[in-house]
Amino acid sequence: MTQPKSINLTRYLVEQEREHGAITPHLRLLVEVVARACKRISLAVNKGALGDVLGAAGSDNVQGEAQKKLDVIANDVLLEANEWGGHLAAMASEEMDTVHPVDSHYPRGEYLLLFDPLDGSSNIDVDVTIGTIFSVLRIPADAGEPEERHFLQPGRDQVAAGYCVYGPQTQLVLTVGRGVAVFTLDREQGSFVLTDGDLRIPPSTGEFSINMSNMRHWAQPVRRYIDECLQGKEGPRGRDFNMRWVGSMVADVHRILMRGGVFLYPWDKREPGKPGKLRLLYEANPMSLLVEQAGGAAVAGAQRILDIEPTALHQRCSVMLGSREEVERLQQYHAQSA
Ligand code: AHM
Ligand code: MG
Repeated sequence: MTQPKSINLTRYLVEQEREHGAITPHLRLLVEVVARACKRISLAVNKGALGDVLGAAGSDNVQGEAQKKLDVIANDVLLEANEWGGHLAAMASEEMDTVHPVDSHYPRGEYLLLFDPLDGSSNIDVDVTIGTIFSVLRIPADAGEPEERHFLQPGRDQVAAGYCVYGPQTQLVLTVGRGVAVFTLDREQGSFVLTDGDLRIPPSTGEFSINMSNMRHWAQPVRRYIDECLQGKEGPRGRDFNMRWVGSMVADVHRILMRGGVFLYPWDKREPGKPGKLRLLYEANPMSLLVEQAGGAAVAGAQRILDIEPTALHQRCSVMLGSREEVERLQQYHAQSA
């Protein structure tokens, strides 16, 4: 058998379905439709000021955050693309107050799709990397009309998760529960081409990612961890650490998947009643599944993120993920202070 020069997303998914039984035809369709929507979003992002896509939309989302035009455009593209294929029962998004059941004109599928249509909104207008994050769940068999409670499943039950990063290259990073694959958008062919079939995060790292301006608000275990990193060679870690913070979770997690590192957006005292800034169902969970599938770890403190039982659609979560040894150290510091 001759080896293909390149494997595109369709072929990768067909092989996952046929050879490994990892996915169903409807899940294959779902991932392909999401990828197609991401190509459209990528085009809109690339147009920038020439496409009248920058700036504020003049509205707020359910979490009280001002929406950018591209937040709204990306949300509409994902909704429209996924409405009619028959693969979905309902969708939910950072940009929508409540769940969006598929119109009853169309056949209803067995999957639920959640997304952050454009993560890193504050970076849109300054031409810094942003992305789309998505998570796929199965609707319970006897669910009937899809409701919010059907989405409240722990992250370990996700059947697929991924993101598309709009940076110097547009890349799709995907897991269907058998490792992590990376596809790069070939704009001439218009297709996502497999560029890494088995992404692994190095278990140790010398790089951390956190918004240091919040230092005075952190809990003691996070302070201890970062303090020790900052002491470098002379401190208890006996090595120097580097720091990076893009301010787009997709971009920061992408770097960590590619070369190792640890990403933290922990709970802090600014809003003590909330468990963190990032959202569990469409940010923390899909990123945690990808990171675990690549051999890393993801915790909310002492607890594994994928084991959190959600109670609300837009629930927030403390996030620490990346290279396994560093995340285990953070988990241990949290367990010791509990
Ligand atoms: P968004 O989904 O509204 O863009 O918000 C989430 C983003 C993450 O991508 C990023 O890690 C974080 O917010 C940055 O927050 P901060 O500006 O507090 O550093
Ligand atoms: Mg986001």
